Amino acid sequence: MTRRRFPALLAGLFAAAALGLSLPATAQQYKDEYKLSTVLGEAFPWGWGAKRWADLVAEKTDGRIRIKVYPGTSLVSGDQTKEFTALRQGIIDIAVGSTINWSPQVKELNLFALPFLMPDHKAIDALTQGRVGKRLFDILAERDVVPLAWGENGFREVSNSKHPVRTPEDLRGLKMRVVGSPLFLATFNALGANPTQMSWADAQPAMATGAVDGQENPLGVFSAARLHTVGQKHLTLWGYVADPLIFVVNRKVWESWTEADRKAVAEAANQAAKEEIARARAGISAGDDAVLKEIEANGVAVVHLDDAGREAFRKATADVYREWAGRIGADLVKQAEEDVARR
Ligand code: X2X
Repeated sequence: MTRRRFPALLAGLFAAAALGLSLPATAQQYKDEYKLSTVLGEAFPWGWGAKRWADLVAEKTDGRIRIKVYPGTSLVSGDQTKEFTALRQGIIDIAVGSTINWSPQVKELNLFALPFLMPDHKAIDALTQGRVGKRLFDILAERDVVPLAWGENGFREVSNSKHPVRTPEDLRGLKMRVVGSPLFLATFNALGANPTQMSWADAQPAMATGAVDGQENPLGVFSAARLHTVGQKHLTLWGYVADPLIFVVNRKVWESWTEADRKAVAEAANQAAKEEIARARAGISAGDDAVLKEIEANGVAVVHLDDAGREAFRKATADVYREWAGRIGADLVKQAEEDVARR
């Protein structure tokens, strides 16, 4: 509740009391601040999108709903894999979260981490904007959150400090930092690498000290985090998985708002997510390659895999795909495969 509105609200309550009425339904209780969690800050499309959402919400609700962005998953001490639980518990009010970080709690979100399921951006859209995305939102809606829009972190390209990676053999023995989903451990183990799970906050010092040789993240993250400065000299474009982001509100928070506020928050999420996806996709493909050029200008050697090159990695991870398709849900994976094929 703002100080400014306080007298008006009090006057309203006195009037209601004088008339012997109970608290009017319109006496809305707002928090001073709604806490929004992200992993990456404003220098990245992800954090930019979160801030954009917050700004649009403030604008559309005339400042009634004030959202503050907490990057670095600081509300859960940087432990990305605890973000979803904290969101359910109401420790976090709002989030723009990666499917990867929530997949330990929502197994279906591992779908996007099935190696080589999605060959291009159209394939991501076919899933998030179609029946698969709807199903995943229905699953989330049963877990104390209200999902509103899909954003994007992006295709995760693999880098390391040792040598160029052109074939699965080149990954053999490399110490790889991976995110906190067991599917990533399985994939990198299948490729003969030596994967270790750690948070993004721990990953950068680990690269700097050489505790790990490599990592995988979207080009926009590689560039904004300046990973060439922590020894990442070799980058391979293999596009093996992509992580969408999800714009959500804790259900109790959502239910505390009026219809008009909810509409404003949902519209703002959709607009911010669209703009965020455009940013996440800018500069990373043929014809629009500014980010890629900048990475190369920083002395990073980039390997572009062709279809045959990718096929070797797909073959090497096919067993992982099969096993995890069963865990995620054969029916959901089948729908996803059909929709990717039809895109
Ligand atoms: O930790 C990562 O690699 C990051 C920033 O991409 C995610 O949060 C999934």
